[in-house]
Amino acid sequence: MKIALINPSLETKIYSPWPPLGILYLGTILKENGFTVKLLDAAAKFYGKNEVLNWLKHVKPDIVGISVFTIAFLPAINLIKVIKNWNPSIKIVIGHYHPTMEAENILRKYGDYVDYCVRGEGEYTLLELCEFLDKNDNKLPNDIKGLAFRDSNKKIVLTPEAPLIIDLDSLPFPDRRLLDFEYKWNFSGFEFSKSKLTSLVSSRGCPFNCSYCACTKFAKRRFRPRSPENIINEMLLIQNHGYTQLNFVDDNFTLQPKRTIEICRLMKKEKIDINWHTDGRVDQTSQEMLNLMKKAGCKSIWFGFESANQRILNIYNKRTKVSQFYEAIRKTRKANIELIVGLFMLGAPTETLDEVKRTIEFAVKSDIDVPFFNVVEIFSGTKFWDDYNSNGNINQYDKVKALVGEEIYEVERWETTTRVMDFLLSPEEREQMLNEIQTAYQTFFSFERKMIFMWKMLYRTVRSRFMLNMAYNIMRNFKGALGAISAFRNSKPRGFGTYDE
Ligand code: B12
Ligand code: SF4
Repeated sequence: MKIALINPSLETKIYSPWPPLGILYLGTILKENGFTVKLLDAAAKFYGKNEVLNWLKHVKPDIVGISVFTIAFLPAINLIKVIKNWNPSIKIVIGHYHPTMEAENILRKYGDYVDYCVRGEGEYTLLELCEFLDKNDNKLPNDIKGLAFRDSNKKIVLTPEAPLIIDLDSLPFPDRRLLDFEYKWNFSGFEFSKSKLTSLVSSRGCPFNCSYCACTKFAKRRFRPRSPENIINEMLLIQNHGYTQLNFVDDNFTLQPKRTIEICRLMKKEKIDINWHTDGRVDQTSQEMLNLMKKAGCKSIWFGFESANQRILNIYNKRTKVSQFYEAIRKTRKANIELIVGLFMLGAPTETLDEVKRTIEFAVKSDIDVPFFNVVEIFSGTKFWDDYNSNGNINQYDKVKALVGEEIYEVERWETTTRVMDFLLSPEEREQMLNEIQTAYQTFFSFERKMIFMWKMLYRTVRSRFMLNMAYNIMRNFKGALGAISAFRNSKPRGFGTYDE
């Protein structure tokens, strides 16, 4: 039996490809159990639905599995329709966050196209389903946990939830050779580094309960670490395969400083020579941990600051303090970690224009290198989504417009994401807010800031091989780099979901 696994294209022009670890884990476990598997990262290759179909015609699979997080849902549905029209006997299985949260809605509306939704982590549920389909023609997989499908009367069946995978060390390492794509550190098509990039997940889950985050529901706030030895063995393998750049994509990599310290110690002991990057929380910044992270090859930390207003942080239930921001930056600088990236969210529930300005001002004045500003959106699986649906501000079945590629679709609200400002602000207030937000990057890269930034960058660059390497790539293709930087500077933080006319 042949299974094709696809990371679908988001049909956006600006996209920096990252290795899709989810389908890599699934492909590896299926392969180890005797199935023939083919993987396609259509997002990285910018493949539209017709190119994916051509690939499938060549692969000729019996089952197609598609990874669908919320903003990929509508492009994925378009793709699935094309596949089913071509060959209705192919079984379509979808998994990831959106099918986990919205299985019933998906099967109600698209049950003629989607055969199975996998809810939660996919490794064992997908394996059992493939084994079942291999042996049975007309039976229903009622005994497989974590599934949703329709029976012969089109009645939707949800099997009991599958348990979380606790012993992550028992999973095989994802076989990255299943994907024929070389990932690099890239923005808008420009490669800031030529070295081979991959990602690794050293733990799953996070005990926090931020109102905008869907991980809390997906992973049930249960932090499940892999053992440091197991992580190091995977890193050694990665190193043997020629990777020199790595993103840790944990929900919360630095949650347990002792664990992080131990991982870093082992990296040093095993002489792992990989540049790596991770997200961070400002309240998890022990100096000892940061120093060791630097020594072990950490080149950038992406801090989730979100907002410079305590009131807004409380609304997010972030459990951090604005005063911790300065400490986190200071300690990271002291540890000499090269790049500090600031992640911000603008347009929170009840957030005022002044509060938005204050966050942008914090970004400008702080000693971070690069900011990413996002407009706050809510989607199913988050506390915000549940709250605003239950208090009547929105209804998951509202008809909304969504942009997919170049086309506008009318869909139900649960099929996409919704900007908070679209339902909490009046059109005039929203206009004002968007005007402020849309110039956030220009404000950050203002002339005055640019001067300070250039000096600091120059100083840091000459002291770091990693930064020199990046500078070398920029010099080699100066025009390309300028284009990417200018696209970045001029980009407007926006939502992905509902279309704003
Ligand atoms: C790396 C990452 C990215 C990367 C690359 C995304 C990618 N395609 O891989 C980048 C930086 C591009 C990214 C961007 C965004 N991301 Co992101 N990202 C992640 C992150 C940190 C890791 C993903 C990962 O590799 N996980 C490890 C693997 C093993 O787990 P997994 O992917 O969940 O896969 C498992 C299951 O989901 C399931 N499964 C997955 N696919 C399939 C397919 C089938 C057929 C089956 C059966 C099962 C299945 O089985 C897998 C194994 O157990 C996750 C958080 C997290 N830790 O998961 C957020 C996450 C996926 N991102 C999220 C979001 C919101 C975004 C953004 C929209 C944020 C924003 N506003 O800008 C953007 C999208 C922008 C864009 N244009 O892409 C949300 C998605 C929530 C949702 N409901 O969709 C997450 C979950 C973060 C969160 N906690 O809220 N992201
Ligand atoms: S946003 Fe980060 S800290 Fe908050 S619950 Fe999600 S993963 Fe945890």
